[in-house]
Amino acid sequence: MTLKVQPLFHGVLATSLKVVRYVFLLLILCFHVSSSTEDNVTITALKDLQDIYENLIKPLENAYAFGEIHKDVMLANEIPAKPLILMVGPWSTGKSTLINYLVGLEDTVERLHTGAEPTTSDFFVLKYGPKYRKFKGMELVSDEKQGFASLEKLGLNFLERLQGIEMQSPLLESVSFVDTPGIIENKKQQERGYPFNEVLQWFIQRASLILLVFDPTKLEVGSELEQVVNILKGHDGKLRLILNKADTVGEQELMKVYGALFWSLAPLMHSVEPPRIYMGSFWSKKRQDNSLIQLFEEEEKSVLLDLHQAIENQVENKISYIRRHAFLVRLHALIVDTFLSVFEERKSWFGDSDDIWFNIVHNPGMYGVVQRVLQKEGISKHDLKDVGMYVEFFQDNLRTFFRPLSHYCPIFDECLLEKVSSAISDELPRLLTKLKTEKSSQSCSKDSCDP
Ligand SMILES: Nc1nc2c(ncn2[C@@H]2O[C@H](COP(=O)(O)OP(=O)(O)OP(=O)(O)O)[C@@H](O)[C@H]2O)c(=O)[nH]1
Ligand SMILES: [Mg+2]
Repeated sequence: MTLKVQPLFHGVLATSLKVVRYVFLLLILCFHVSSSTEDNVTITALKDLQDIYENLIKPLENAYAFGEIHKDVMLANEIPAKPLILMVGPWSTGKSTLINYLVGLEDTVERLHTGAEPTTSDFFVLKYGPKYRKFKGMELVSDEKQGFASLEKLGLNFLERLQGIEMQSPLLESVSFVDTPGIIENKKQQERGYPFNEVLQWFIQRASLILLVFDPTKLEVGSELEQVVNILKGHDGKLRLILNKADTVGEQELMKVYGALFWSLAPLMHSVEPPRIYMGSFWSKKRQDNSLIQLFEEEEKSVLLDLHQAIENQVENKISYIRRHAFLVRLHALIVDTFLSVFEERKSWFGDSDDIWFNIVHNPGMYGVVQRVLQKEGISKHDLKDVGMYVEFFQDNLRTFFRPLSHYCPIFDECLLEKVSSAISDELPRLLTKLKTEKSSQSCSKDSCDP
């Protein structure tokens, strides 16, 4: 049986399984509904979110050089970008094939290169455009509106390895895909010529859904993969594991591999909920004689539902990302302010100011910095684990660059810290509630439900 997503979008049905066909049609309908209703509700909510970020959070972020301690901060113009679906995993596990399958490139000359050897050597961003066009990474990052501008910080060598592809595909109207070079266990970071893990981290932070793809015939979890799994920590909610090319092994072998994958990755993930693993053969050349074909179809539907969820919940996800971001900005400002106030108390006419500052920065616990920050509202000791990284922060950013928080309280306006606090506890939750109400009234008017 052949299941091709793209022809389905065009109304050509190539499957005999009525249920699958029905669900796919439903999904397609949902995609169309969501892209046509990405209309006002989504656009307005994203605009409101951008305003909250620019007006309430960004000023404090700038005042305390937040970007220097959290290097991959999201820029305001990334907020309206389409949800990103990120493919990662060892080489030759079928990542590029899967993207070709989903966006309808499979049988075209423009398809992403695939092969039994390590094939993809660049990062590819596939996005919607009126006609097929391939372009260099430099172009992708130079247009601020595209949402990739901050990738420029990762260096010219990386930009040489970044490519953009624009094409018409109904799926790309709602999401963008990122294909990545496969992980090769004996390849060191420096051999790639750019900071592979930092680049992955950039995409992982921003992705709405991360598909970590495996091949059942080569399941080695080496140090390179372990590092990637480490970066994935804390992103479990949007992570899905795919045991792809499942048609290459027998049923029993597949179950064994499934168990092995589960048990080798679960401890690395450190999450309470084990990651969801989908098994299947994510291309149209599925083996019809495979006894698991029906299971594969079910798993495929689940992956598509995950994609759909990523589209549906894109604003909610961005609101929670910005809320967490605001919390970190507030925490950072409080820490810097506390360092400054401890310094003000300790400095004297007789002592060397630089020595005193050095001691405080290197021994924040001894000088009560940590304890004082903990006394502020809403800060837990778990948030202060990394106070040691302020040694490096203050090496790069002179103490004299910073003013205490009290300096940022204009007479006719709120203090910058209060603005961030109000974003966290009022503005962002309010935006979320408004969005939910509008979405439900929209679906009600579509289904004409009673009040
Ligand atoms: N049997 C089988 N082969 C597949 C399947 N999906 C992909 N392949 C083959 O597996 C090989 C690797 O596929 P790619 O899509 O290039 O894999 P990749 O993960 O992008 O590889 P890198 O770019 O090297 O990381 C190709 O020869 C594909 O034709 C599948 O579901 N079943
Ligand atoms: Mg590839």
